[in-house]
Amino acid sequence: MTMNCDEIRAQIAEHGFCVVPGVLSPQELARARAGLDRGVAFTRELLGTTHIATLDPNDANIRVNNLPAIDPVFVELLTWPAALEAVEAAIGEHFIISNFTANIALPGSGSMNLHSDQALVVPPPWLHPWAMNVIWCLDDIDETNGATRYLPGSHHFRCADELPGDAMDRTLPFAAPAGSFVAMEGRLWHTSGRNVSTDRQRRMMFAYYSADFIRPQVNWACCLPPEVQAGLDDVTKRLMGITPMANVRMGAGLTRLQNNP
Ligand SMILES: O=C(O)CCC(=O)C(=O)O
Repeated sequence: MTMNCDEIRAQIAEHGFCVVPGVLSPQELARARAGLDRGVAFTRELLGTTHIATLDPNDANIRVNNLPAIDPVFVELLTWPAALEAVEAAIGEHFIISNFTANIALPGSGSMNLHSDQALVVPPPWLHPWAMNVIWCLDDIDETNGATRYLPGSHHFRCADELPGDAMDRTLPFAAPAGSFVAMEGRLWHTSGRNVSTDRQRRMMFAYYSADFIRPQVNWACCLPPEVQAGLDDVTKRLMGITPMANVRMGAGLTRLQNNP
């Protein structure tokens, strides 16, 4: 990794996010892009649309859900050592994988509602970073092509009442090169930017992790086909909550329980 965990932890504590550049090689980036192309085609065929009207103002945003069901490259990204190290640096060692989705902003796409991801999974007060997104950037991202926008300092808000009335106007865009990830802690308020370019798509994928006492956004046992589940290693199964033990850490007596359900 191009940055060490102390640097990542310090930047997240100060700013609520950290850009980690140079994570994916050109070959790895190409695999991830090809996997996402498959995801778009799969979603279009399955649902007949890639637009989620409750999230985005128009169909220039392409949403792809359930990425690890679509291509093994997404399981690799979810368990990428640098990503897991960044998550641990921000929220501690006991975390799970909550979700993994993509949002492709095509030219003409608009902003969604400002929100924090922690607010979606746990009620206030938000006292600690209990969730984190590792946002994989498959394109160079900047203000013009709709980079995610964040509200500076909002990772210190304990409840939504602390949001200023002009919050949206105060947001700033991330900037990151293709092949990097942005580690964004769950309390940082943010939104998708408007893609005002004429010809630059913005492919970003959101690997969402949370403290293990928070219910994940999706139930992987239902979302992942049996053959995908069978191919996962034990660490990934545990991170996805598809081992017999759910919200229990290993200790005396549990092996017996596991063997005699
Ligand atoms: O696409 C983006 O820039 C942000 C997406 C987001 O925050 C979300 O889908 O919850």
